[in-house]
Amino acid sequence: MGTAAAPARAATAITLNGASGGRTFDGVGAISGGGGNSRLLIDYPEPQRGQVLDYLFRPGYGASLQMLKAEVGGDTNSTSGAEPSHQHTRSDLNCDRGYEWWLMEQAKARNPNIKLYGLAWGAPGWIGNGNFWSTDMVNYLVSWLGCAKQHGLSIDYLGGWNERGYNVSWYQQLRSALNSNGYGSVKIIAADSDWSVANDVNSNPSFASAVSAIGTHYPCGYRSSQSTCTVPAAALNSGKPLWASENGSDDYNGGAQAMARGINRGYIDGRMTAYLNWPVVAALTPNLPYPTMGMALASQPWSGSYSIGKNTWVMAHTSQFTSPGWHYLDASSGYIGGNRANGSYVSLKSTNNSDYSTVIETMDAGSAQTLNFNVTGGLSTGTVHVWSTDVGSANPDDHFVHTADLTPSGGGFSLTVQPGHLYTLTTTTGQGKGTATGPARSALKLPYSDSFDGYATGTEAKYLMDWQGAFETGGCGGGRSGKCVRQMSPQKPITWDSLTDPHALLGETGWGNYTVSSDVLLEQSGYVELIGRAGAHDYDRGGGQNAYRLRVSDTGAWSILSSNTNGTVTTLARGTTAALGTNRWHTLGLTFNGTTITAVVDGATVGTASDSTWAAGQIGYGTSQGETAQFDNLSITPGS
Ligand code: 147
Repeated sequence: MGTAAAPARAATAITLNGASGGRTFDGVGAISGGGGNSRLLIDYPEPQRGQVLDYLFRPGYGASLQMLKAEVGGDTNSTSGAEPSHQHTRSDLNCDRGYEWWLMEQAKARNPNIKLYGLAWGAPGWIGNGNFWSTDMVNYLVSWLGCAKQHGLSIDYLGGWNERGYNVSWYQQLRSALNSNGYGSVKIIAADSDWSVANDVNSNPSFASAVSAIGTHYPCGYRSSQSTCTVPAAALNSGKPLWASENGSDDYNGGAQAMARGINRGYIDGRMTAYLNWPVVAALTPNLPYPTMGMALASQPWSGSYSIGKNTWVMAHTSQFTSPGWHYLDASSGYIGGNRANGSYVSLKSTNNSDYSTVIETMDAGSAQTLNFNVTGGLSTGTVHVWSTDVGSANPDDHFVHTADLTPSGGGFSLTVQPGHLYTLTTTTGQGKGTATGPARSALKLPYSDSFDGYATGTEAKYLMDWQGAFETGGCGGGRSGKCVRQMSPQKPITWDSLTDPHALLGETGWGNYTVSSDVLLEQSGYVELIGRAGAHDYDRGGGQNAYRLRVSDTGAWSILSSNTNGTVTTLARGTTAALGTNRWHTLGLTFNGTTITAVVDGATVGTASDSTWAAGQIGYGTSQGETAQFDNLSITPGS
C-alpha cells in the first residue's frame, strides 16, 4: 500500500503589512526566583556552567532571553527554596549574597540589552514588624536597587509582592521613593497577581502614573491550558502595556507546546506584550517542588551534567528574531484561517521599519497547511529565512533548524507548515543553535565533607540549598578559628507560603545507609537539627518534608523525629543528655543502617530508633525559628 496523500486543503492567504498598527513588544524571558530553582547552577564546574548560561542568555545561541526577572531575596521559602536577603536585620546590609546578582551579571555580560526585573516573594520579619505593605519594604527595595547599582546592574522593572495582591498607596509611595532616590527610570509593574489591579489603574490617576505596566500571572490558565484567554476590557483599555509576568510552571521539555501557544496567543487573545516563563532553570534536586521546570535541567553540579529543554528552542523562535521595542503588526497576526485549531501567527516589525519576523505555531493542527504570504506596507521584500522546530519530536536535530531561504517574487512567497510545528520567518540574520554538550549524569559520591573554611564570608556553602532562613558562611563563634555556616535569620519571616523552621538540604535522594555528623553551636536557647534521609518536600500545605531529624536543645533535650510532607512530625525516641548551653561547640551524629537510626551527641550514643518509613535521602541542617545557630565540619560517611 502506498502512502495516502494528505487531504488537499485550501491555501490560506496572509498579508504581512508593515503599515499595520500594533502594540510595542516588551520581550520574552524567564524568572529566577520564587524560589530556589537556580540554586545549584552557580556550583557547576566550568566549562559546563558557562555553557548553560550561554544557552540561557547568549544572543543567537539558545533561549537568548530578552528579560530576566530575579527574586528580591527574603530569607523565606518562595516555592522550591529560600533566597537570601541583602538585609537579614534592619542594620545589616550585604549586597553580595546568594546567586541572583551573579546570574544577572552573567546575563548582562552575554546580552547587555537584557531587561532586568526585581520582585519579592517574602521578606525578613523585621520589615514593618511583619507587615509587607510598609515603608520598611519600600526602603528595602530602594536598598536592593542600591545593591544592583554596586554590581553595575541597572534595573528596568520592579514589582510589589508576588501573587499577594496590591496596596494602592504603597505603590504610590514606592514610585515617589524611586523618583527621589535617583531611580526615576525604574518602571513599576503591578501587581504580579491578577487583572483586578486594572480597575484601580483606571479609577485613580495617581496610581496610574505610578504603574508602568500591568503584569498578570498565568493569564491564559495555569500550566498547559490551551483555553481561550479573556482579558478584561478594563485592562485592555487601561492604556498600560499588559504582560504575562509569570507563565509556564511546566517541564523543560513537556512545556514546549504550552509555551509555543502561549507566547503567540497571549498577544492575539489578550494583547500581552511580554511573556515570562517560571522558572528560568531547573537547578535543584529532584525531591524539591517543580524539579524539572525551566528552559534547561541543571540539577547535578557534582557531575556537570545538564540538558537543554525544548522550552529553550520554543523561546528562541521569538527571542532570536525580535527585540524589545519592535512593534506587533495586528493586521498580520491571528489564527490561521481564523480558526484556533489550525494554529496561530504573530508578526513583528523591527524599529528599522523594514525587517520583520513572523512566528507561526501549529500545535493543534491536524494536517499540513499551505500559507501564501504577501509582503506590503514598506516591509523588506528580501530573502526570507525559515527556522522550524518539530515540537513533538524528542530528537534535538528537529529543534530550531534553519530549513529554507525563500525569495519573494512579486511580493509573495509560500510555505507549507506541518502540524505540531513552530516556524519563524524572518528577514533578519544572526540566529544560531549552540552545540555544547555536557557529560553524563553521575551521583554525588560518599564520603562527602566540608570544613566551610574555604569560603568568603556571606556566601552559600557548596551544594547547600536553603529551604527556610538563610545559611551562610562566616567566622565561627565560640572561640573557634576558621569559617562556619550560620543561620542568619533571627526572626520569623514575612512568608510567601508555609512557615517552617529554618533548614537547608544537601546531597542525593538516593543516599541510604550513612552517618552524617557536624559540629554545632547554639547562639540562643532553642534547638538545632541534623536532618537525614530527606526526600520529598512540600511548600504550600504545611511545608513538610519526608525525613528523619535529630533535634537537640540547649537544655540537652534530644529527640529522633520522623516528619512528612503533610507537616506531621512523629517522635520516635527522646531523652535528655548534658545541656548544650549556648556559644559552646558540640558534635552531633546521626547514623542510618537499614531500619536502625542512631543518635550521637559529643561522641556518646544517646538513643536509637527503629523505623522503616524513609529508606534514603539527603542530609540537612535545621534550627528553631530565629535561632542563629552555627555549623562546622560537615561529614557524611557511607555505611554498609
Ligand atoms: C506561582 C509562583 O509565583 C511561583 O513562585 C511558583 O510557585 C509557581 C509554581 O507553579 O507558581 O504561583 C502560582 C500558584 C498557583 C497558580 C498560579 C501561580 N494557580 O493555581 O493558578
